[in-house]
Amino acid sequence: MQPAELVSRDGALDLVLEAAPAMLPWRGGERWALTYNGSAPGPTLRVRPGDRLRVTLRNGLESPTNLHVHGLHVSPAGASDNVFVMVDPGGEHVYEYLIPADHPSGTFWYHPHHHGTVAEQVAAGMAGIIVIEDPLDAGPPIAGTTERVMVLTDPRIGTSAEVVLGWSPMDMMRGRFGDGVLVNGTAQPVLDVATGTMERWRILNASASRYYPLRLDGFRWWQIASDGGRLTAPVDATGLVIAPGERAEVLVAVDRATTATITTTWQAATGMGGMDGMGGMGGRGSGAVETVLTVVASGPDAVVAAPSGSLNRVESLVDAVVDRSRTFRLAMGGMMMGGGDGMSFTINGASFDPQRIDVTASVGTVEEWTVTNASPMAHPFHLHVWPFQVIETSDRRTPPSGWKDVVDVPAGGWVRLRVAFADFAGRTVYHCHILDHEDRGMMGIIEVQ
Ligand SMILES: [Cu+2]
Repeated sequence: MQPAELVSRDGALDLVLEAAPAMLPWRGGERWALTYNGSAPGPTLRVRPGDRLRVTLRNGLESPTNLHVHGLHVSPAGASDNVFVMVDPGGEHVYEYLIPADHPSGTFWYHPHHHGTVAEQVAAGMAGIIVIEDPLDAGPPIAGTTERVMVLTDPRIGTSAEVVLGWSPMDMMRGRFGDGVLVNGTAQPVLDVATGTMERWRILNASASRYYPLRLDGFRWWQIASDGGRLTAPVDATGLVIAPGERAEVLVAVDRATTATITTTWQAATGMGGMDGMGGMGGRGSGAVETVLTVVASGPDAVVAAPSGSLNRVESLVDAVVDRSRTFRLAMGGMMMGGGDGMSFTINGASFDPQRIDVTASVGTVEEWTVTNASPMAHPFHLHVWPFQVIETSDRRTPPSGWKDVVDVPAGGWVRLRVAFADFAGRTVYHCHILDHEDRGMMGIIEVQ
C-alpha cells in the first residue's frame, strides 16, 4: 500500500521521473492513469536538510508538463523550482534543488505545474510525496512509531484516456470530483496494525479540487505537523480538514483490538454546499459519508500514552514588524449556469498573465497579506517557495502553530497571513489550489528582489 521510496545517500538523491500514461491494477482489472515512473502516486522521495535533489523529468505525455516541488523552501530560479519551465512532449529537463541545511523537516510533494494542464495531469494521477527527514525523529513522541504516507486522490476511474480525462466545462468550473477517494491509489484499503503501537501518518490531499474533512472513529489521534513541518505542540485531530494541496501529519494511538474507520464527508466544512444547486458533487449530495480507510487492530489492549510537550520551536510572526500589507481578492465571475465556458477566475480583478508581475517584494522583509473571497466557493490559497503563518481567519479557526503554504479561504470570508521573505530572490506564483481555477486564471506572479 506504500508507494516505492527513493532515499538520498551521502547528501544527494538523483533520479529520473518519467511522466507517462499507464494502466494500473484496479479491482482485478486495470485503470488508465497518468503516472510518474508507472505508478500513481509516484515514488516517495526521502531527503534531508542540506541535500541536493536532482530530478530528470522526461515527458512521455501528449501535453506539456513540468515539475513543482510544493512547499519546499528552495530557489524559484534557473533549474530549481522554476514553474515557468515548459517540457514539451518527448522532451526532458534536469531540475536541481539545493535544500537548505536549515530547511524544516516535514511532508512536501511534487506535481506538474504547467499553466493550463495542471488540473488534468494532477487529477489523472501525477503526484508524489517528498519527505524531509527530521533529526528529532529519534526522540519522543516520534521514536518507535510506524510511519506511513497517505496520498488522497479522487481520479475518474476508467480504462481509457477518453473516460479519465473526459471532464465537462461544468466539472472544471466547480472542480473535478472523481469516482471516490483513493489512498495511495487504492479504494478503501484495509490497514492491519498491532495494538500497543503508535501510528504516524503523513497525509497529503493531492486531489484537484476536493476537500477532505476527516473523521477517525475508534482511536484517539493528534495532529503533529501541517504543511511546513511540525506544530509547536500536538493538537487533537478531531475536526481535521485537509484542503487541496495541504498536508497533515498525525499520530494515532492503537490501544485496543478493534476495527476503526476514517471517513470523509462531502464538502461539509467548506461552504461548498452552496454549490450543490449547480449540479451536485459528482452526483453525491453534500453530507454524504464515504469510507477512506479501515484500520484493523489486533493484539492485547495496551496503554498508549498521548503525545505531550513541545514538538518544535516556531518563531512566530505575530509580533513581527510588518514592512508592507497587501490585499488579494479572489473572485469568480461571468456565466454561472451556462456550462462554465464564460467563467472568469481572477485575483484583484485580473486573470493570470505570464507577462505581468503582480507583486514585487523585497528580500529581508515581512509582509501581511489579507486574502478575501467574495465567491460562493471556498478557495485554497497557495504561495510557492516562501512559507507563511496564518494570523487570523474570518471563521475564527485557531490558526495552526506551524508554517503553512496552503490556507483555505472560506466562501464569503477572508484570511490574514504573514510571509517572511527571508531569502531567495526570483519569480514565482501564488494561486488557488483548486487546480482548474488556477488553470483558468486564479493565479498571480510575485517577484522577490
Ligand atoms: Cu479556487
